[in-house]
Amino acid sequence: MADLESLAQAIINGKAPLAKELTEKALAEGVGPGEILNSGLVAGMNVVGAKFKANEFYVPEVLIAARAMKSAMEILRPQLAAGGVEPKGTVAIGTVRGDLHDIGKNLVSMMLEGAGFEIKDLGVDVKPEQFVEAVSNGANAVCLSALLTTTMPAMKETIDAMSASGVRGKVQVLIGGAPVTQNYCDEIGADGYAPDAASAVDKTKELLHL
Ligand code: B1M
Repeated sequence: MADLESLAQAIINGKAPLAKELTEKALAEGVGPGEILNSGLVAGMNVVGAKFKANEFYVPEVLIAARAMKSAMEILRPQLAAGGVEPKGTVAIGTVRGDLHDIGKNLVSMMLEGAGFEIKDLGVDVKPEQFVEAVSNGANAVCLSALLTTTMPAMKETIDAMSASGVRGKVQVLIGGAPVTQNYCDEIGADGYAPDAASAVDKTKELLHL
């Protein structure tokens, strides 16, 4: 019998080989890839997100859980595509122009993937035009990360570039990173602010009405 609860637990405990094995077993037993994703991987990452928010898990535990999730996703991704399981939406994410910090951005990216979103990770030092291009290519949400007070203005420049090129109305823009605040979000006209990776998932779902 496929045991998706054990799979979720393997993700929470960061057991990558076990997560992979249980995913293969569930597929071999005929469990649908969508069910494995939602009741196994996403369920596990939801618990990880809740524990991170409650300060029961710290960055290393989240990274280890995300690695387990990623190794199971390698098995599942082709099956999901073949089975026509649609992602919840496409999120383009990047650290803004001039900023090279990517640890927090990667955490947000992994949590979003764990929640069932397709991720276009644009990397670090991402120019406003690159974000605009990602929206033109179909991203429903864009997550901007900044760790330096000196690169925060690049968030506004990115939003302004979206407005100037006519794509602003097509996308939800979320911002985050240690120096970023809700006030700054309001000031520059972003759609949402998230203080941490788990909140970024909640906020993205809220803004996309999921
Ligand atoms: Co830099 N650095 N750094 N640094 N660095 C800080 C940010 C700093 C606070 C250190 C300090 O002075 N105390 C300071 C910024 C000061 C300021 O602007 N107020 C600073 C500085 C000054 C610099 C340089 C300028 C140093 C120099 O060269 N003189 C330089 C800048 C380079 C550049 O970017 N152009 C620099 C370089 C570096 C390293 C390359 C050495 C390295 C980055 C390695 C990497 O990322 N691959 C580095 C690091 C590691 C840090 C610290 C130590 C840690 C940052 C981190 O990864 N935190 C940091 C000091 C500190 O925070 N203690 C510091 C862990 C991470 C999980 O948290 O990124 O906040 P965080 O992400 C969180 C949330 O913020 C949120 O979710 C994440 C998970 O909960 N979040 C989002 C993040 N992005 C989000 C996006 C969202 C939503 C939520 O979208 C919706």
